[in-house]
Amino acid sequence: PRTIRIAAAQVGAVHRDDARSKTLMRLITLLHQAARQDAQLVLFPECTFTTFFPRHFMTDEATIESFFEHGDITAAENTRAIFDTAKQLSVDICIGFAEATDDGEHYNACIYYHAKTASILSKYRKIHLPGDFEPFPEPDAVNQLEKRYFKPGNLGFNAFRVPDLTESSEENGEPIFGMMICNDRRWAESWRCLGLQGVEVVLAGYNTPGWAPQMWGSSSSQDPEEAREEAIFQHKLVMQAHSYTNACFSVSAARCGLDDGKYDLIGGSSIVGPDGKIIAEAKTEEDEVIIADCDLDLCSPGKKRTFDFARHRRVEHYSILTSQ
Ligand code: CDT
Repeated sequence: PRTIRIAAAQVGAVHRDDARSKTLMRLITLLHQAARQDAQLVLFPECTFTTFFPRHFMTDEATIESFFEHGDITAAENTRAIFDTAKQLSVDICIGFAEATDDGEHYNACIYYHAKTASILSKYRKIHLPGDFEPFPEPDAVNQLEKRYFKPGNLGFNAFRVPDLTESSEENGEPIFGMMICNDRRWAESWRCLGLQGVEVVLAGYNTPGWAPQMWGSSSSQDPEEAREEAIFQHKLVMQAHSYTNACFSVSAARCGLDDGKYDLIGGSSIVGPDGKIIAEAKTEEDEVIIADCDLDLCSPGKKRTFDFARHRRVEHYSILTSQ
């Protein structure tokens, strides 16, 4: 069988001044909860270890660096405990973090950590960075200054195989995973790059504001409640539609809740099947584990019929996608 039990660990409010050790303990608690339900893999959100700091305009370098992880994330003091716990529980994790490289670059990254070998199987750096470099002039605006703090990812969209999750035979092989981060999920291009590599499970952590009138398109409501509903709807829309058109499962994990009592982030962590239907969904906007058994063979009909890319795509008409 090619069934994997996958969990998404939704993480509720994380305030700017929350001690990192406290946040880390919450993540470890979620990992234990998932492991008790026999999850084999747990997805954590984007920038999991701190509040979603790109909403803040900061110029002091030391303050900015305090939100980034430096050196080997699996060994660093602020983060290693989650990896040690994953290893101890034999549960793989995919987790997002703000990455500062040894040569001084900054990325919005995530890694797939393989518990059995205690190693990083794959790393992804967010390619579609939303928002702006400069803050909005309105003092109350919700900013998203990712272009200020991160460089666009330079690793591409690489699908990768994960050993030990299924009793794979040579015929069907080890499951094929892909990772993206938050805004990437809104772009058909991200999904198709993974889809063309035969991806069977897409993992996507996110931080999505429920209210960001300066950022959302002009169609969005000026009523906060309606705008929030729309943000949740559009999150589900892209996860469901792109899972269907790439015949894959997808797992999404939110950082959500009311950070600092005023910055609203939507919940809606979900697991979607290759038919585009939601099979598990968070009920709260707090720390919560959702879980589903994903039979990867359910990807085959879509990949062999409606979305058999080799038979049906007409690449001679797609050059505009990469020429502009
Ligand atoms: N973190 C992240 O990428 N958030 C964006 C907000 C976009 S604001 C219009 C998202 O796509 O959810």
